[in-house]
Amino acid sequence: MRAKFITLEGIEGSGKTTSIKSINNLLEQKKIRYINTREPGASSMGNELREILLNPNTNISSEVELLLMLADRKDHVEKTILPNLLNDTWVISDRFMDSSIAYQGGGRQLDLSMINSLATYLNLPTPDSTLLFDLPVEIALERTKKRGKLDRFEKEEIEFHNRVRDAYLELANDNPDRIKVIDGTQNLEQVQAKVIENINQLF
Ligand code: T5A
Repeated sequence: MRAKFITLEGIEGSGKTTSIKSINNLLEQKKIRYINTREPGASSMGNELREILLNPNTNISSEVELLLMLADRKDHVEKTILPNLLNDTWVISDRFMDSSIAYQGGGRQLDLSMINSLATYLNLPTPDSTLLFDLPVEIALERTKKRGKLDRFEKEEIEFHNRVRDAYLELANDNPDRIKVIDGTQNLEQVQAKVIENINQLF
């Protein structure tokens, strides 16, 4: 079986990172090679971009923000995603292109056709499967607040996060075969059971 490219998406505190362990356990049971990766910040350059992008003191336009996310992504695809897939290793990425559509398109209200044209120009791979963790913004932000210091995106007003959530749900509606919505309000065990059910469908 060809190695799969799986992405996890959702608003802040939606439970993406928590679910990676369950996917890893399943792949290990099945003796499948995998790597976990993330955006922004998969490479050393990506980490520097991540510092800039998440720092609440960074003052950049929405266009510059988009271009930095895309620079990070292209480097991620070239150095990590494609080499691993070609080497028969599954790639589990915490965020990918859908994040730019949801955050820079939905949240920042940049023109979607411009974002999609840039993505097409960069010739990015399409994930085999995307899990979208969905829950009301208020619940998700409550979880992130418990962690303490908020980053540049977490500090955005509630309307921004609601636009991001709506853009994600629209993406899921437009791509029902690829994007599976997981109800993030459920308890951890229920969420993880849904994650496993969805990943199992890839075999
Ligand atoms: N961004 C990124 C863009 O704007 N455009 C882009 O193109 C890209 C790629 C990245 C930021 O960059 C933006 C989006 C982001 O704002 P990040 O630090 O990587 O920043 O942020 P997130 O990916 O949002 O990571 P988070 O850790 O905030 O969210 P997760 O991973 O979804 O949430 P998780 O799993 O860490 O859970 C949060 C807390 O909730 C608890 C967990 O234990 C944890 O404490 N929790 C639950 N509690 C109760 N019930 C459940 N079901 C729970 N699931 C998790």
